[in-house]
Amino acid sequence: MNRVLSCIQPTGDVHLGNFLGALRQWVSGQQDCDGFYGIVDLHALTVTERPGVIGQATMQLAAVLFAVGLNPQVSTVFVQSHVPEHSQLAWIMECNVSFGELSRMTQFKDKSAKRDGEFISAGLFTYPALMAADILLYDAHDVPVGDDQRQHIEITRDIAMRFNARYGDTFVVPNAVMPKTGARVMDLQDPRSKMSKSATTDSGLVYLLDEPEAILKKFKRAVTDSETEVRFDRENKPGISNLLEIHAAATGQTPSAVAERYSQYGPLKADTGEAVIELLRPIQARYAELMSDRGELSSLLRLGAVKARGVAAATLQRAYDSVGFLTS
Ligand code: ATP
Ligand code: LTN
Repeated sequence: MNRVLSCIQPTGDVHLGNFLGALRQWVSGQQDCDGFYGIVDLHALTVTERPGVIGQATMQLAAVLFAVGLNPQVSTVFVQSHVPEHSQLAWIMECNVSFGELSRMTQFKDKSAKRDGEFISAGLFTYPALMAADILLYDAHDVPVGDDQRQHIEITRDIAMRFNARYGDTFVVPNAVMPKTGARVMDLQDPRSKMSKSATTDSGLVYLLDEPEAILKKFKRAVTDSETEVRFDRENKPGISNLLEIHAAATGQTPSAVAERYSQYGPLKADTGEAVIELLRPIQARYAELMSDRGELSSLLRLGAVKARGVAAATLQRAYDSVGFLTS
């Protein structure tokens, strides 16, 4: 069966971009693959300095993952720091990626620029090596992610191919998989930037757990343009195109088909808000239920870690053998 792996960081609250770009694909594909889904808390440490924050965020994110529909009987949901092989393989990855390659990563450039004057950890720079370890440990063929992760998957492929060429065939070279609609959800207030947990203001982000009234308000205030025509054109009409794409992703249509039904911006904004509210309603109800039993959530994560370690330990050993470390 096709092995699938993807991960999400416990940094800030999950938003519509995370859901439409990544989580929804994880859920819809889970029956037809052997899926591993990680909450990557070690990655969150690259930008989190306060103690205690990551653990709390990890628990909430686990509840979100099960609330959106990941089924613990079918999929393996685990926490990265519970599987020490991630850190172990990351070192080997660091030794198989160059300073130049890491310097070209746009996520590092963006995130370090945003932290101007603040502490910029070496971990933020070597992040792609840990991410490559996350993926290669599971022999994943497919990695369902949003469009912003394209470059990270590309560097993972390069590292895998380089390692295989140097030390012999060891790793599966993975492919990025992206949804037809919703691969790049934009900020409602700044439709030329992606909706991101690390945005400076909240008003352009729709959180999965936002109240219906808040969601509607955010859509009604979405930035559009000074024209009046409803048309899907990402380049020239980013605000309207983002609304059309969100509407389409929420209702299973294409953006152009949605565009044909509207001649005014107001109704498009309101209906998109309503469609998102309906999409999120059952998720919000399940989230509340799951968070009321944290013991159960912890035990599901323990189970996930055991399954993940089984696979990860075998791959790490294979990599050690390929390198030819002296056996202990
Ligand atoms: P940050 O801004 O802190 O990097 P993030 O919002 O990008 O956070 P991640 O945990 O890094 O969230 O990403 C989890 C998944 O969500 C990834 O697969 C990523 O590609 C996807 N994703 C994130 N933002 C969007 C977006 N705006 N549209 C579509 N997919 C997205
Ligand atoms: N870099 C990703 C999160 C991430 C990931 C992964 C995604 C870490 N490890 C492995 C897919 C596979 C992000 O910032 N969204």
